[in-house]
Amino acid sequence: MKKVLVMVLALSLVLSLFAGCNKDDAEVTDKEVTTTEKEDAQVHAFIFKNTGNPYGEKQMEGFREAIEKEGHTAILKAPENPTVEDQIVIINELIGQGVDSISITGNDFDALQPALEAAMDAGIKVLSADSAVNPASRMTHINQADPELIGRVEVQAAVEMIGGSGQIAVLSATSQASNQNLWIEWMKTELEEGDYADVELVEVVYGDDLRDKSVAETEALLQKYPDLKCIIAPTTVGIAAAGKVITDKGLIGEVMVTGLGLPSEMAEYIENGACPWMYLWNPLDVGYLSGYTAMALVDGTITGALGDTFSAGKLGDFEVIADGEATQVMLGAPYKFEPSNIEEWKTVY
Ligand code: RAM
Repeated sequence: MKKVLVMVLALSLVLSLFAGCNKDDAEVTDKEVTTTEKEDAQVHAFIFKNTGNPYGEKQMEGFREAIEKEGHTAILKAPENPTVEDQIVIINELIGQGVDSISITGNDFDALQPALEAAMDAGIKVLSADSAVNPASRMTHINQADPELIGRVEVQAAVEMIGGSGQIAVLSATSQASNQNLWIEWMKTELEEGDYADVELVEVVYGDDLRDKSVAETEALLQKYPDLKCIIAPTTVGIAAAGKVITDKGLIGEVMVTGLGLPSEMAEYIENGACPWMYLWNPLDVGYLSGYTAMALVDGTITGALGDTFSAGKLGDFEVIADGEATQVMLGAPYKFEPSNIEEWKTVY
């Protein structure tokens, strides 16, 4: 049965290539459909926020590696723009195809619930990864690192870079992105709780994880706040855009950039001083862990309940832990990238 599904998927990809672009469909990208001869082959789908984001590409690459290592099939999808509506179109297609699991980097915490509940009602195992959906919409969540630590450490970095006083701003992804919103909440908590009387968070702006919009939002911030000292971008797309604008405008040393960035995209700005240092985790590992979690859910090794344990290939053993009333699987701690180590990481991810 699964073999037939795999063949249908492969055929539909071929047909869609011949059919060209149907404007009635959401702009959806089929990154890869692979086939396998394995008798009990499973089909696992991963949906990222949007296309054109190298971070998302790496996450999906890690997912595919895990799924294919176990002889199963990976379907990698993302809408062109980071919207809920386009992710719902993809979820409904995957329900129609009868996939075994859906891992999703959500474009909204609550709004995907009806579609993801329909998937679970159809027997599909559902988990979120990187950007969580609400507990009712998932069986568990793959968290890259502790959100409190991510939020607090970014503010601490910014404060240190500006010598303890001045204006800072946040350049985020979309206003509905649950991962960025949670990190920003922790940034605000850190600002309230810390000894930061001379630090002012002037504004949070949204570049929607689109390069051009992130550049435009950075430029607007610089124009609106001539005394701005630091931009914190908790998004790999945003931080790269901010690094470019600060470099192009000759503002290195005057306006600092920090946040969460891909070493491959940020090496240039770490080396030229626009971004003294930044943080991230390994996106390949987030995807790989999602793949093993999805397979454990389908195999019945876990149900996503607190205390469940499973093996995630080269990453070792994991336990399902609490996430408030819900559950999650935690990858690890964020890593600091700075001039002394950026060279060795820039070719990895
Ligand atoms: C962007 C995306 C992703 C986030 C990283 C840090 O690539 O918004 O969801 O985890 O930044």
